[in-house]
Amino acid sequence: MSLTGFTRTRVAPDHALLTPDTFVRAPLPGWKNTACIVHISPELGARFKMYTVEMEPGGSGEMTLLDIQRFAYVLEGAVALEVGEARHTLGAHRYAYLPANTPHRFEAAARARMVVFDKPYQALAGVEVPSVVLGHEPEMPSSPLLGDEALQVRLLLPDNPSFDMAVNTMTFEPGAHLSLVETHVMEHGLLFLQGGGVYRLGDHWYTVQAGDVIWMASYCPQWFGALGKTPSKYLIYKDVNRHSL
Ligand code: UGY
Ligand code: MN
Repeated sequence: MSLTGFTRTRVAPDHALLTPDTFVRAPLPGWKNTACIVHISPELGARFKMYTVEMEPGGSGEMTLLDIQRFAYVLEGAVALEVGEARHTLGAHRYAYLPANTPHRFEAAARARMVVFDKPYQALAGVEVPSVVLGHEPEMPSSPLLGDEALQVRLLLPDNPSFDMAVNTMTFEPGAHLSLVETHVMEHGLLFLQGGGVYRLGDHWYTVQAGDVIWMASYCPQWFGALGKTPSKYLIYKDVNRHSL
């Protein structure tokens, strides 16, 4: 029997660990026939929203807000995306970036799951706004973090000033770890895709595994060490390329 009244979930002023046993589903405007689990939002202190959508057959999703850009990553199943005249099919590990004020519609013929990041877009004088981006995570180039071959990073969005957000995957061989306790102005939303290990957040150390979500506020000291016999991998959002003044 599992122990009731116990959870690894913990919410602190500068970070949160959110584990699947505590996820609560609710409808969200724009998403039909779809259960939404809001993981991270301004209510927590974040400057973006990260949520999982569980689409039923016939489920759909549209943008109902102005000036909000969206990044959606398919975790399971397949989702059709209509944007402008184009129609795409996104299978697992395919993703789409929709610039702010770009009408679009996601549709699922069978059950599908995506993780979605919505964020207000901050335009920059003299810099072009981004275009739609479609991609497939396993096909993106991978490079070692700070020369460590055991820790590979894939940038899923173009690395240029048009974008005020980045979404990357980080893959750690067993025993690989961040080389420093990163403490930085950018905030993060993270979804563990596989494996697990120990995450340091502020002065707390947490055991973490696939399915867990983490919010790290700006300046939250952070470190991860991978455990187990297979690689550990997470999807991580951060805000980039803008002054906060
Ligand atoms: O990009 C990052 O800041 C990343 N290395 N942070 C993290 O993994 N917690
Ligand atoms: Mn970081």
